[in-house]
Amino acid sequence: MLKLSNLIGGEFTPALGGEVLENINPANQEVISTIPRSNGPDVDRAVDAAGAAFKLWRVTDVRERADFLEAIGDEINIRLDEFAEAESRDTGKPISLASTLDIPRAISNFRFFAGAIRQEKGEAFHGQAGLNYTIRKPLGVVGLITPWNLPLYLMTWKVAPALAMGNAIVAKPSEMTPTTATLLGEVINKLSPTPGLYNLIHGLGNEVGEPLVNHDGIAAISFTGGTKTGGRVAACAAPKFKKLSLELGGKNPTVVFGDADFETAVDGAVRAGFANQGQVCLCGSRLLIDESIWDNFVDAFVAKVKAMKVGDPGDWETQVGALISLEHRDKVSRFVEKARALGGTVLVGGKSPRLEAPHKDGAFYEPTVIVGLDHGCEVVQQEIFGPVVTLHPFKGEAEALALANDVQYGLSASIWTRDLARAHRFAQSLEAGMVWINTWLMRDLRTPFGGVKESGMGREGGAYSLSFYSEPQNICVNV
Ligand code: TXE
Repeated sequence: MLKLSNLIGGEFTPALGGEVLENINPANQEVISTIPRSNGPDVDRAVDAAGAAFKLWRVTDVRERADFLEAIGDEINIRLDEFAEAESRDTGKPISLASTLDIPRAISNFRFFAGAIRQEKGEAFHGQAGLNYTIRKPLGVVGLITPWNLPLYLMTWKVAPALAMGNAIVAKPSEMTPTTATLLGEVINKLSPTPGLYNLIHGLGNEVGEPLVNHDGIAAISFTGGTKTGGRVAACAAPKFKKLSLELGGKNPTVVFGDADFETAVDGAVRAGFANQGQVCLCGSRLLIDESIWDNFVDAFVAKVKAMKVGDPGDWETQVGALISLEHRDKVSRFVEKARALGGTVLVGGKSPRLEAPHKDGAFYEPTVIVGLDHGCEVVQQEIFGPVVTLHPFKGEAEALALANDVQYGLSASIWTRDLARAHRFAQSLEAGMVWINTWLMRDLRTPFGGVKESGMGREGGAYSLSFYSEPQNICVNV
């Protein structure tokens, strides 16, 4: 069986304690590999190795860093199929999604930040008190903690700008999806001018993630994951004044007005609801529909959801693969049972599909649509992070806005209407970090990514990422 290793100072190595954890394919419950069950002393070694690499990397010039990032992107591109298959096996997501979204986006992340630092401008101020110029300096060793839903996509979203600004890294991927972060280690090892720029420690959140957050040698933490875990990370980082970026959960509204382009809105709402089995923090899990089109829209939406192909993630026709684990599938199922108990009606889905071996016991759940729930109930308020969308009618813009904002989260939203004045007005009144009008998950990598309320703190993307992974220093000359 495949045995994955930590990566410390350019060497692949087991955990000091010698223990391992199993990495399970959620679609068929087979053990794919083992990973090191690391803890504090492994983190210490990784931080030391990163510290040594940082001394060399911080003084490199921008051209060298940009060329390095480009080369990483090119090498992943050469190995795209291998990366995509690994991502699909670890997560249970359809191979079509891993091949066309996850891995291409990881490649773009490296290419984008290579371009961004080549084009970056400095700041200068004069005319008031001397001549001031501001430079951006790297932070040092940064800790990157990522979840299981978009493993390489989210890891590279942090790795690329961190390296671009001259930092060294200790990365901690989710214990449930360790493979592509390890393959990335192979790529970086092959190309790196300095061993130890990207160190990788596998293991559990409390045994690896927390020592990493607490480590005095770590200057900043970028975390993507659940809101509860984010709170814990923030509490650990605060007394040490570490720079912190938190990308947390969402319970995002998809708001469809009566004048929307009907077919486009139905397609968009389905994609927003069920992409990656609903396991994207940006998913539109609350679908708010103008009462003037309610009947037709609900029928068309349900018909499209019913037609989605659920099953073998390795089949290119599959649209809905497995959820991340049986435990998570059961959590999703409990939310649906709760919805039934609260008087909700399941219009489609609401159970695990019957599949043939080897997927018979996989963590599958049918895409599920529920109506009739009170907007204040826990099923509508809490992040389910699975293929479950609840439908809610509204009458008029004011009611739509009140419903859209009526959750603790504020990550994203999509609005579907032909009335552009209303679209802009409504967008600006939403409590959300990102709003899409007549589209969903359309990404320009220069734009700020992040949320308000309990969806997180700080922004990443383009100049926001470069700013997060560096510290400005102003130099004032008496002229
Ligand atoms: O995430 P966790 P989980 C949401 C979603 C999901 C829930 C729990 O609702 O059902 O979170 O998922 C590491 N200190 N999202 O349990 O625990 C952990 O090992 C430091 C939304 O998988 O937040 C992993 O690498 N690190 C989300 C990472 O944190 C710790 C994506 C995320 O794990 C830690 C995933 C600790 N004390 C889940 N405990 C999104 N917004 O995209 C755990 N970790």
